[in-house]
Amino acid sequence: MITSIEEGLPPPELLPDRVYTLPEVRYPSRLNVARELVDANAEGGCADRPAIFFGEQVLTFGELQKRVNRLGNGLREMGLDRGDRVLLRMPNVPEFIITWLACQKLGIITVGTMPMLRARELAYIANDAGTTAAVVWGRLREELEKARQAAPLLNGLIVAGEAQAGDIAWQSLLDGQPDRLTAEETGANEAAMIAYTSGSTGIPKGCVHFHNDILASADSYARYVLTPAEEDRFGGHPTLAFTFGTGGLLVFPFRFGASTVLMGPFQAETMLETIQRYRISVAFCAPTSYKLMLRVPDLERRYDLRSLRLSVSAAEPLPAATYEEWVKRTGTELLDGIGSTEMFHIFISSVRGKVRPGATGVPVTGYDCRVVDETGHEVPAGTAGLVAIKGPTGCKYWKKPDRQAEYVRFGGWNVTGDVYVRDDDGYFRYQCRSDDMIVSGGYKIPGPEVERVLDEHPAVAESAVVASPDETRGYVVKAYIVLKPGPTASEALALQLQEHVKNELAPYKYPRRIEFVERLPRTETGKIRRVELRRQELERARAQGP
Ligand code: 3UK
Repeated sequence: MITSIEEGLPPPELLPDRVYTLPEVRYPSRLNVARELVDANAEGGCADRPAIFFGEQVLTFGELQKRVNRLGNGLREMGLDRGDRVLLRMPNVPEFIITWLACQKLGIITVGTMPMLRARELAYIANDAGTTAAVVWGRLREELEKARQAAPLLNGLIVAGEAQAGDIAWQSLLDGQPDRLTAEETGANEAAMIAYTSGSTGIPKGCVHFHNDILASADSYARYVLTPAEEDRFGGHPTLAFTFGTGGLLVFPFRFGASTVLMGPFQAETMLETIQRYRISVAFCAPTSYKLMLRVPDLERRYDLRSLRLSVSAAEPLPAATYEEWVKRTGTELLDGIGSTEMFHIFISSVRGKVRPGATGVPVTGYDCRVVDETGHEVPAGTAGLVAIKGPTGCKYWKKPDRQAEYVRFGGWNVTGDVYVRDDDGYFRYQCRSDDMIVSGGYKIPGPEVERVLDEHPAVAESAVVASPDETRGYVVKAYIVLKPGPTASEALALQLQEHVKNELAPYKYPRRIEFVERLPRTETGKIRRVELRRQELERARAQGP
C-alpha cells in the first residue's frame, strides 16, 4: 500500500506558505473528503435529501452513500488501493461523482480528464500521473484506447455507461457488494486528486490537491461568497474534471447538504431550461455562456428564472457590459471570480451588494492577495503588476520542480501569471496574462502547443499562435503561418490545417483564424516576437470597433 506520495510532490522549500487565518479551514490531521461530503450528510440528517439531479434521476444522499460504498468495495476487490492513481474520463453524469467519491473514500487519487482531450494528451497524463486504472464512459472510450497503446501502466479499464462484452462494466463492480464501507483514515495533507492544466509552454502540469485543500475551498470561498444552504441547488455545465466544476458542482453543494444538477454540454436554451426545470439557485458558467444566453431573444419572458439566487462567472474576465445586461434582464446577481487549477478554485471574487462591474472583486475571506513587481515587492494602488496569493489552498505541481519554482515565488506566494491593478478601494481589476496562454471561451490554450502541432503539417514551415480579440469568446486562437516552398495559401489549406489541429489536440484548441504570411517578426536573437503579433491583433480589433 502506498501511503506516501512525497516522491511526486515539490520539495518543502518550494511549497507555498499556507495561511489558516480562518478557524473553518483548520482540520484534524486525519481527514477524508468523501466522509465529509457524503457520510456526514447521509448520517447527519440529510439521508432523504436530494444530492444529484440528472434527467429523470434523483439520487438522495442516502442512496449516494450506498452506491459510493458498493463501488468502493468493488474497486478494492479489483486490487486498487490507497495511493493508486485512477484516471477518470466521463461527462457530467452521476457515475462521475460516485466514482470520484468512492476513490476518495479509499484514499485513491483521482485524475480527472476533460472529455474533449485526444489520445496524445491522455497518454501524456496517464504516464505522468502513473495511473494504473481508468474509468471511462463508453462513448468516450476510443481516444483512451488509442492512448493506452502509449501508456503501458494503464491496465484496468472500467467502462461506465454503454459497456461491451469483455469489458469490466462499472455497474458489475457495484453488483452484490455490501452497502457499507469505512473511509480510509487519510491524512489531511494527503493527495486526493491531481488536476491537469495546460501550462503556457503547452506541457500539461498536474496540480495535486490534498483532502484539506478541497474542503478549505468550500469553507472559504463557497461558505463566505455563496453562503449556501441545504435548499440550494447548484447547476451549470463546466466539466467535473475541471476544478471549477469539481468545486461548483460536487464539493460546494455537498459540503453544505445542498444538491447538484448535472446537465450535458452547454447550449444557451438548454441551460435556461435546466435552471427553470430544476429550480437551480446557484449557477456556474464561463462568461461566454452568459453572453450566449443573453442572445436568446426574450429570455427574461420565456424562462422562469426566479429560483436563481446568484450566478458565478469564472475562467476568464467578465466584461462590465455582460454583467450589467445580465442583472438588468434577469434581475439576478452575477459574481465574477478568478480561480485556477493550481489554487483549486476562486481566490478573488465579487461579493453580493458590493459589485464593481469590470473588476474581478476582492480577496476571498481566508486569502491574502497582493499586486507585486518582478521582484515580489508590492506596487502602489493603481499600478499594474503580477497578482500573488497566499491562502489555505496552493500550487503543488506533481513532479515538476522547475514549474513549481515559477508558480510559487517570492518566498511562498502563488503567482498565476495574471496582471492586475488594485484600485484605491481594494478592488482587483484584471488586465491581461503575462505569458503565451490564450484564454478563449474560458478554455486555456497555450500558443506554443498549437504551434508545435501546426509545424508538424507537411505544408507548414513555421507558425506563431496568438490571441485575437473576439466579441463572444473574449479572444480566439489566431495562427500566423509561413508555408514551405511549394504549397500555396488558400481557404482549402487553411481548413486542412484546422482539421489537423482538431485531430491531434482537444478540438477547442484549433485556430479559428489563420493568416498566411511571408515571414514572422523576430527578435535579434531569433525568437518569434509574439508580442508584436498580439499588438497587431489588438489594433485591428480597435480599428474595426465593437
Ligand atoms: C484565468 C480569469 C480573469 C486566469 C478556474 C475558477 O479558470 C480556472 O482555472 P484554469 O487553470 O485557468 C486559470 C487562469 O484563468 N481566469 C480565470 N478566472 C478568471 N481571468 N478573470 C477571471 N474571473 O488567467 C487564471 O490564471 O483553467 C476558475 C475556478 C477554478 C478554476 N480552475
